Amino acid sequence: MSDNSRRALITGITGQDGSYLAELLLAKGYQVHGLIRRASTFNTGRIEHLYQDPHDPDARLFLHYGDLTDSSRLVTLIEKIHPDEVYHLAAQSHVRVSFDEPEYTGNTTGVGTTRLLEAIRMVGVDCRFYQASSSEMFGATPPPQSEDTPFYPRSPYGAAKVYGYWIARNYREAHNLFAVNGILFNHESPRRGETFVTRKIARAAARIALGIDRNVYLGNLDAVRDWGYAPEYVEGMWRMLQADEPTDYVLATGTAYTVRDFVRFCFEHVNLDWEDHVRFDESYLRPTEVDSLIGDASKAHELLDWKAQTLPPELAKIMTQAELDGHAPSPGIHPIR
Ligand code: NAP
Ligand code: F7E
Repeated sequence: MSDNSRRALITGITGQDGSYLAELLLAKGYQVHGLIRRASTFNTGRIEHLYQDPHDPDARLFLHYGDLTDSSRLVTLIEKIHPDEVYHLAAQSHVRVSFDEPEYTGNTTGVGTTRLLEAIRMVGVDCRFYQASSSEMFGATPPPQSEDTPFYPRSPYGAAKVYGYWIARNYREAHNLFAVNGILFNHESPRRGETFVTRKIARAAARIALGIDRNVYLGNLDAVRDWGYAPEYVEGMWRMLQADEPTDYVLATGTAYTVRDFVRFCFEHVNLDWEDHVRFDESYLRPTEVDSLIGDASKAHELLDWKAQTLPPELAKIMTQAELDGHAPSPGIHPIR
């Protein structure tokens, strides 16, 4: 273990973004520390390929048990790791689930951010902090959405992220912390959780083409989203923490496609007519929907030289092909898909 390497702490390292970010930081020579939850089954599938035996003198990836609801543990870990950069990605991140578990979502996705920021302040460590803010904060405010667009969240998740956004800004202004909000529009990959719509569609198209399933049940096909490719977005997170000054940035592709369009792209990739296989199930509707998210990422382009490269038609192909190739992690059983 090189004592000179920069130390990063990633909360949510077992998630989609955490796994890509860990890869990126390890490739850049960082010593990477990840917060993981104790579970009775393994939840480290997305980072298995990065695992290193901590006894290995060259190991640069270290995993620590912890939870966003456990303040004293967060203090202990900040004290022990003394990170140079903290990427706070952990959250209950599913919008539909947040309507079923609003209090838990507020406790983890919202107040969890305060617990981590307060741990940093109490220990007095000099580090840079990335807050995983979300386009869901814009909610009902019409597109295009940029850093100056007013928030109007439409779910307990969106409301919790607005709280996280403002608490990160407050620590920047009140305590002089280098804290940055990355306001990221939807970004996807073969590692996306199985219950988010793009992965659900890509997986269904592949399984139907392979003769495993016949149909897929979906909710609102009219929602417009701005879907990008997750590996490109974690590069943007890193660039935000390398900037001279802390400020907030939108990352997005600037494109607008409906869920129906994404369905069509995935089914076209396997030469099937989606209308023969897509069924409606109202249980996937949300009590309040976000109709249209289309981001304006010109600030990130100008200040960070960041620009999304992979656009939704190509993304749909990448994800569907990964399912066909069996490269994507296997799904579990979920009450909400
Ligand atoms: P994800 O795949 O759902 O990963 C969430 C991570 O948070 C997982 O590692 C999960 O651990 C961890 N976690 C959840 N609750 C926790 C708790 N109480 N204590 C400790 N860890 C906990 O999410 P993602 O797509 O990678 O997104 C990363 C972050 O960006 C999230 O904050 C999300 O809300 C935000 N975001 C995502 C998008 C997007 O399009 N992907 C867009 C904007 C913002 P387990 O593996 O144990 O469940
Ligand atoms: O839904 C519609 C659904 O769950 C997208 C999270 O990463 O991005 C994500 O939140 C759209 C919605 O993502 C189904 O109603 C139709 O309009 O894939 P999703 P999301 O809600 O946009 C933001 C930026 C985040 O920050 C979040 O953490 O698709 N939809 N039918 C469906 N959605 C799901 N999940 N399942 C369906 O069957």
